[in-house]
Amino acid sequence: MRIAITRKVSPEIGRCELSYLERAPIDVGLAQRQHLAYERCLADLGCAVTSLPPEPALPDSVFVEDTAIVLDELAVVTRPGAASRRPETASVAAALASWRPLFQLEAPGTLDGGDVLVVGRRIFVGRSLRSDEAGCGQLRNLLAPRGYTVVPVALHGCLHLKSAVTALPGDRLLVNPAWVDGSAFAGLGIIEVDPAEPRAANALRIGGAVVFPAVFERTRRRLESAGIGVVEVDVSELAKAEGAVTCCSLVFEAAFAEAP
Ligand code: CIR
Repeated sequence: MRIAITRKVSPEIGRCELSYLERAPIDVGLAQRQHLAYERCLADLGCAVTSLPPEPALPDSVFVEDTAIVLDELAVVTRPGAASRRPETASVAAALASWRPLFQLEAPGTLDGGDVLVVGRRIFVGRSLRSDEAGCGQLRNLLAPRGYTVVPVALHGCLHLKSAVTALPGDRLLVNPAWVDGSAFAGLGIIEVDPAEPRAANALRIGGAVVFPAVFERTRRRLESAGIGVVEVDVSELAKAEGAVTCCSLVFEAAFAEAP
């Protein structure tokens, strides 16, 4: 069984953190409807969706991806780089505790889940405004003995690693080469976003399916030319909060495999 943990949109999302976008008014009702459609999309793709109640005092709390990294053997509860987001982790940790042994990143290190891209036993970590060397080091100390390789990756001009690169079916990656150097991902097939759509590199793979923002038509055509069909969602209001499709869920298999 595949699980998806989500959290309802806070009515205060208009007060979200912003790093690379100008603040624009967010229609909260529309954001909530778009999020509900996103949750339905995950359910239609076979996920058992655990939708956590809203945290009205935490504007960015819909973006659950940043609070944890879920691997087959364990889950890591992060210490988000933005102080306003640190209170988001406790409730996600409680939801994950039934599924995985939990490990907690400690101060002073910081790491956002949006900076962590897992490809098999390789874990790429973006060095962003949110994720520092100490956070990355803690992750390496925890995961290297379990057979993972943690690879730091430089970013240029975007919030998170997964703003710049995400995984597609078949060992391929969707990349914006202006924000991350594709040579970091040796051995993986690279599909580049259309240059007119720099924010299109964030796609959510669910098994063999790909959830993708409807607005990025040019990049969608590139995916389709590569034989990758997408399920479209409209996340325009969440995008104003610098969010996209991966950041609104934690998706993982219920049963975990033993470490090799
Ligand atoms: C933030 O700046 O933390 C939020 N406004 C957006 C977080 C998006 N998270 C993600 O892409 N993983």
